[in-house]
Amino acid sequence: MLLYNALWGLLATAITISAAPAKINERSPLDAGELLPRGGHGGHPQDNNDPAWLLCGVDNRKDRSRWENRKWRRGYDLRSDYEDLSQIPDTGVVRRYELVLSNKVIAPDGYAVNKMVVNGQYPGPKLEGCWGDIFEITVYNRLSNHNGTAIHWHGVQQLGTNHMDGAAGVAQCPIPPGGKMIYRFRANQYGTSWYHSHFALQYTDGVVGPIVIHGPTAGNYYKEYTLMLTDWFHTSGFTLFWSEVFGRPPFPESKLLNGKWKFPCDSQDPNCHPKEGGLHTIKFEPGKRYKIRIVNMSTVFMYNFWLQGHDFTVVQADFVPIRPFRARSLNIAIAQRYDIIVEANANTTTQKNFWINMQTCGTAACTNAGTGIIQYEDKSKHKSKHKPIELPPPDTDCVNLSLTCQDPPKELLEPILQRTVPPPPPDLLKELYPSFNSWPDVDVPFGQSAGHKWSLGTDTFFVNWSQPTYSYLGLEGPSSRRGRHPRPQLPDSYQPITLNTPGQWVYLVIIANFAQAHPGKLPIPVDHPIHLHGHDFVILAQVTGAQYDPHNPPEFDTTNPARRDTATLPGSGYLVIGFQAKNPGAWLVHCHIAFHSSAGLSMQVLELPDQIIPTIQKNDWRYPDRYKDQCRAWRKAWDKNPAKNDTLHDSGA
Ligand SMILES: *[C@@H]1O[C@H](CO)[C@@H](O)[C@H](O)[C@H]1NC(C)=O
Ligand SMILES: *[C@@H]1O[C@H](CO)[C@@H](O)[C@H](O)[C@H]1NC(C)=O
Ligand SMILES: *[C@@H]1O[C@H](CO)[C@@H](O)[C@H](O)[C@H]1NC(C)=O
Ligand SMILES: *[C@@H]1O[C@H](CO)[C@@H](O)[C@H](O)[C@H]1NC(C)=O
Ligand SMILES: *[C@@H]1O[C@H](CO)[C@@H](O)[C@H](O)[C@H]1NC(C)=O
Ligand SMILES: *[C@@H]1O[C@H](CO)[C@@H](O)[C@H](O)[C@H]1NC(C)=O
Ligand SMILES: [Cu+2]
Repeated sequence: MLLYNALWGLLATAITISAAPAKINERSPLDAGELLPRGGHGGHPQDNNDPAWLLCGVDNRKDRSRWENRKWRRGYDLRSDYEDLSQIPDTGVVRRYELVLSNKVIAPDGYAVNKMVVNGQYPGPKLEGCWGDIFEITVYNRLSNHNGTAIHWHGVQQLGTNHMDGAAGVAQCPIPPGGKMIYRFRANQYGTSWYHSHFALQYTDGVVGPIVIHGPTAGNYYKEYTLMLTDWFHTSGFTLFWSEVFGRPPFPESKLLNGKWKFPCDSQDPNCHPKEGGLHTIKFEPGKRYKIRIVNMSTVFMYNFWLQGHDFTVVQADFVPIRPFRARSLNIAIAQRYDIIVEANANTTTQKNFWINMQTCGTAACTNAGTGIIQYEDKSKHKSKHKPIELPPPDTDCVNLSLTCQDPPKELLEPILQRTVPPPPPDLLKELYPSFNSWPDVDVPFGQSAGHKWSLGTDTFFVNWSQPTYSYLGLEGPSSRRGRHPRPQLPDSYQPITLNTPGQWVYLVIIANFAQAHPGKLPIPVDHPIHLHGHDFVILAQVTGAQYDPHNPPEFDTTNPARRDTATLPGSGYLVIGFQAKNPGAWLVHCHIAFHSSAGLSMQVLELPDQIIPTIQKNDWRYPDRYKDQCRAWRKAWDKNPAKNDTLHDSGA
């Protein structure tokens, strides 16, 4: 097990970023004042079915960087400060959605498995709205096996609405079996994201779907597509959890692009349904530009993404618009998103179809990476609907791509809305050490324990679903009487980082390759995609192949550094992130490899704890009662769960 992990770490870190051809990863030649690539977008003015127009009343097809609607008193653009609620469009629109979670046998790749679906489908339906809208989503828990649930809206900052963050055991009790919960929040940001269950390993089993919030874009385009990439397991995540704890991290059997692929299964196998599954196909008209929103919804695997015969321009990382840069391929860590613009300019002399490629990062060759297809539309030919799509020829062009497992160099992710960060004083740099901890006997030296859990701070993370952080903060129980908000007394396993000073900058140094100091903890040099709820953090340093030395810290990038909600911690180095304490709440910070997070690689930030409950009472005065009702119903349901001891081994997050 350890050997496997160590090898995995080496594999993941030995690859260098340098192999890219020269024209790749260069910034587009744009002036500071000019964020748009030149050239027409190719729209048809007579039939405007552009989603920005249809949904938001914004016609920006000539200049996608603008965001204007005649009904608004002012216009908005890429420089509007989306972290200031007075600077975002006041649309007055509420987007209502209903999500019903249930169990179902599905075969997205042609292999039937018992999974969890949203509104009967996998992935779940797209939640779509406009910058400034309110999203109101009613989640119905119709799952079997006593499962509770909670849905997290990944990357949404939840300014003033921490209680809508969907973190079970932190900001809410799970939605009990048969129950429902209404989530309501303002989309202060725009771009691409996803929603997923934050209850144990439910998202691995299928409780996921895309979120699209329309807003301005740093580049023109004709149409847009959303691509969701994920690894896919033929066993339930709840079962696989134990192979993480007592063995090696489970290996996915398959991968999916927008919920589809063809798994090469044995036709004798009763679960094999070769007629199901397939290759997701998108259409290009020659000469047009397309915006593609890419989301990585994986559980463990990192894939590289590239398009046969095309390079592209990256315009947004997570919910942060960036100065456009050219790229040939991207490694997208779990939970990260990129919006890219692709010009349909491939050489179609010998082929009309091109592969959309997904390949496990760190692998050198480019075999079997094709996961979906770009099909050039040929308007001249009579189309036959039933003609199967012709597979593109193998992609020979990919041998020289740098299929690294790391994020693009942070210098390339230059936010358009600028922020300058105060340099971290040494005493504010809080060090965190992701490691294996002995388990189940936490006190024996590491080599002597039967299994392991993970930790990020001192202890393995564990929150009791029946006793969330909010209960300790006084949202229920005798201490919730008006005017009495005692200091939180959270159990150690809740791993709080408390930030009491409004406006204070906080800096986390997350170190993967530390020297082992504690006999019960083992450093494991693997990459972890680190996600913080409630914020876009800045990346002050992201270092591969070096030890962190607090007495001789690296040069921190403080002038408009890269900003996003998920960044890769390199297994051979460390990551330094910073954020400002200004959004009261209990916010998780965790690894987004779902097995790691379920095995304890998580902490929580208690940001301005004195303001958390008052902020909820002010913004949503009915919530405290709903919280109490839901916790009561959950505890009652949980008591009846015969598997409750078993499932309590999940960290809760
Ligand atoms: C949730 O459901 C899964 C599979 O359907 C089951 O294995 C697991 O024990 C359940 N978990 C809880 C916490 O009830
Ligand atoms: C998705 O994230 C996982 C884990 O970070 C990574 O292994 C994979 O390469 C990513 N997928 C893509 C297409 O970049
Ligand atoms: C397109 O490909 C064909 C066949 O390989 C080649 O002859 C032609 O020169 C290419 N055209 C361009 C513009 O590169
Ligand atoms: C890959 O790189 C090598 C060395 O630079 C070069 O000779 C070769 O032509 C390249 N292959 C492709 C397909 O670009
Ligand atoms: C979780 O909280 C409930 C209700 O407060 C309590 O009865 C139970 O013992 C706790 N479980 C654990 C494992 O701490
Ligand atoms: C669950 O754990 C509790 C306390 O550890 C124990 O008393 C109880 O017998 C266990 N129940 C089952 C069904 O294993
Ligand atoms: Cu991890």
